[in-house]
Amino acid sequence: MSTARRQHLPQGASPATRPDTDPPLPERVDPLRAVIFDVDGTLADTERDGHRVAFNEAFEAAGLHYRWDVEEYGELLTITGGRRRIEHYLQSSGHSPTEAAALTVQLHRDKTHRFAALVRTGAIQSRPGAAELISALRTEGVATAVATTGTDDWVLPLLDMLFGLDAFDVVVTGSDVTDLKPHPAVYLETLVRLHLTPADAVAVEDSANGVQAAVSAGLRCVAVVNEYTRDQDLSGAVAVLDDLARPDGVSVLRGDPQWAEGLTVAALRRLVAGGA
Ligand code: XBP
Ligand code: MG
Repeated sequence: MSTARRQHLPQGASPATRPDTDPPLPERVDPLRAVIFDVDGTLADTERDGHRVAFNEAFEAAGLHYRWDVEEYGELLTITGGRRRIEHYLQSSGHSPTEAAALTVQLHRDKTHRFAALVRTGAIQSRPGAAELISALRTEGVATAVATTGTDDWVLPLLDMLFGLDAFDVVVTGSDVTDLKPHPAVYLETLVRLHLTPADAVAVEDSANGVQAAVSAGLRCVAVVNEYTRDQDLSGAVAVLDDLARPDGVSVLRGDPQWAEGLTVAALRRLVAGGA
């Protein structure tokens, strides 16, 4: 069960360092209190050469002839949650609901184990600019959180490998909620654990399901697309970019041209303050 790394305290307010005789801290004036990141496709390109490979290895290990090629997997990605994705596929491949349910548990457990092993080899890299943005946000006292559909057995090792788990105040995964994206549950739980309202934060997503989940939770959402999500309906996002950040700037596929600077603390702060 992924738990809050630590509840986010207002800037400088930490029980360990502030005797209660000090005057109360001035209320933070920073409108940007938190940024909530999706994982798959947003913080890291995990799907085509990661999850898809692990699913196929699990099929092979179970003696099943199924193999998801790049194109077919892109279509299956519209079903969030690896367990639900497998079960849907097995039933559409002729397995009875009972047989599909039993096979799914075995296959998804094995797939998760295989993907976590792949993560530990260092084969999965973060997207350009992700680590720098997270570090810059934390330096400015902005809380950072994760809200993902993925299973915590691989999410936590991946976040630790790429950023260090201390880079996040809160991590909520598909293991923590019943309803998966596009349901807003994972974002609502993240806001609860951050003790924040949707107006205080921005979500960063890559897919239609993810944008819909964030917007349904009342959050403003910026989309950073990838090869699987570029053509999806991301109309709920305030802007659609082709990457988080790049030295020469990013392409603004939709939204205020100011986003060409990429996802910077200043750009995200402008958004929450009612700007771009
Ligand atoms: C993407 C998903 C996940 C992954 C596979 O999650 O839908 O299901 O594809 O991971 P997000 P699991 O974009 O919300 O991070 O097999 O662990 O579900
Ligand atoms: Mg995603």
